[in-house]
Amino acid sequence: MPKLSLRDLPAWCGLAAKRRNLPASQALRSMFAVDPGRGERLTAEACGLYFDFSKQLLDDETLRLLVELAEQVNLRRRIEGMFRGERINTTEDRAVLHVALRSAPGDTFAVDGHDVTGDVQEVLGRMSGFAERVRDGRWIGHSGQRIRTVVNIGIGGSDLGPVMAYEALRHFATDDIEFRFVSNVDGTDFSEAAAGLDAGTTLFIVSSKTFTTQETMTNARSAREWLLAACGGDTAAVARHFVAVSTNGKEVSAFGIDPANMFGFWDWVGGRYSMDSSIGLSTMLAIGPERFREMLGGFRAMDRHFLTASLERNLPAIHGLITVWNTSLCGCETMAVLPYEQYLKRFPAYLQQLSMESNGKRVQLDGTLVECPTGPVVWGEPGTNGQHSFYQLIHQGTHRIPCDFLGAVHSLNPLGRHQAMLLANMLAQAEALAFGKSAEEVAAEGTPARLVPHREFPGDIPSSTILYDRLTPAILGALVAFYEHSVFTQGVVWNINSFDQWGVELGKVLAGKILPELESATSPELRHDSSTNALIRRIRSTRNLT
Ligand code: G6Q
Repeated sequence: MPKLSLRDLPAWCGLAAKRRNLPASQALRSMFAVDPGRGERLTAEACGLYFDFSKQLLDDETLRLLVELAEQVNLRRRIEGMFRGERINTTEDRAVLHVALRSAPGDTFAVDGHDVTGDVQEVLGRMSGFAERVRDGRWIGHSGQRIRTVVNIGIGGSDLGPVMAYEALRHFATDDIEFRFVSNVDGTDFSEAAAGLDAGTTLFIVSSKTFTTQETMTNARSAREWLLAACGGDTAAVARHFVAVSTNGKEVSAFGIDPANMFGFWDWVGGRYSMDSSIGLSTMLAIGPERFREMLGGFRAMDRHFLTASLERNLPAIHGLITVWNTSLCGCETMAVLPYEQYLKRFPAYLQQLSMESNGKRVQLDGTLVECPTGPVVWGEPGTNGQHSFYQLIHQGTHRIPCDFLGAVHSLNPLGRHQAMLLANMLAQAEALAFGKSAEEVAAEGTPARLVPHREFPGDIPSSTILYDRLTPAILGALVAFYEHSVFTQGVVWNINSFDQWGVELGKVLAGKILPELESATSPELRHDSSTNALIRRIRSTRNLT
């Protein structure tokens, strides 16, 4: 039987018709005008998140068709498959079980018949013991002093999650320890992070699933040399100032890190889905084991909601389906994530990897080309700062950019009128984007005719608003899981593998070839294109190499 194409699915055809029939302008104005209940009805709530998607360019029928689409691509069965530990990462033949990382005692998550929840709890227990000892000063450095600075060395999934979570939960972090993060192989990153540090009170966490990543291992070796230079070359210091988070025990020992100070995880955890595994050790050191478990509780609540709620009321599923609607049917190539929450300043960068590395794919599971645009470009900055820079393009430019607004009802740092002003700005932006300001309205204000086109706002820029009470560890967990499962939902509709990342390989291989060409003492034979050859020659000659 020939494979059924996405475009042949009845729900897809219905959605394409809905798209064709969308009014060319003022669609949201008329949708709200004819339907006073819309702003309350097109919302969903779970796990402390209130999700308002009423300012999206869709109506109840679109929503019904999106849910039907989810049914026709068997979303429910695919969700269950992930939770059952099926090897849904087919190109790497791996299970995808980050949901097991936040399992509660008594849950069962099996990989190849082995229940992994005990392993998860065992590592969590070891992390907790270690974190307590560092936080209360029982863990001492080589010269007998307690730890005052923790430096996480990692990149990609072994950096973005830890940095984002540290920034997000800073309010709950201990003041006794400073946290720094090193990721870039640019020596500036390590040098600036190490500047002013006392080696005797510094602890490095080398976070690398594989323990072979070039950038991380180069930074880790520089850190090791920096430490040894400060303590007279005594290699015994390494065990007191380095711990590892990895799945590669052999390489960890070879580096000189005591295996007792290695915190493991498993090949069924993808890098960008690992911030709640031992990759989150820096997070736990910052906020303590109890708060870390609260964060896991938030993740778990959203996992259960995703697994059990009907698709009509399912927050991540709805968000994922709306993203498909915007990206694949309405032609929106990017989406902005705009947290009105300073603590979430690294959240857009985190989501960028989560979404773009997962769904930036052009072939389906069977290797054939996808049938429609897939993963959108994700970007963003915290409000209100963005309002004074790039929002202009969202309001009046030529791209239609769906936006996610995120905000807390209560600030963790109440200060005069700040929070009300922040929220007023968030709500105002969503309102302005949706409804704009027509030429007639602009003219009616007495605007000179020649300025009217410049001051008109077209509106119909879709947005969702995600509101929560306060940014607690549990809310952060729920928020991250919400986006993880939205990304999963999108991948299921597009029939792609959201869990591999072959696209990062080619550049790595080529860099491996170019490095010796840049460093060799004698003039290398260059066989690249003329541009790459000329750049290599220029760098070599500027560095006084022949
Ligand atoms: C994430 C990717 C990637 C990975 C980094 C670091 O999903 O796999 O970003 O996290 O390449 O890898 P290591 O943890 O193995 O150093």
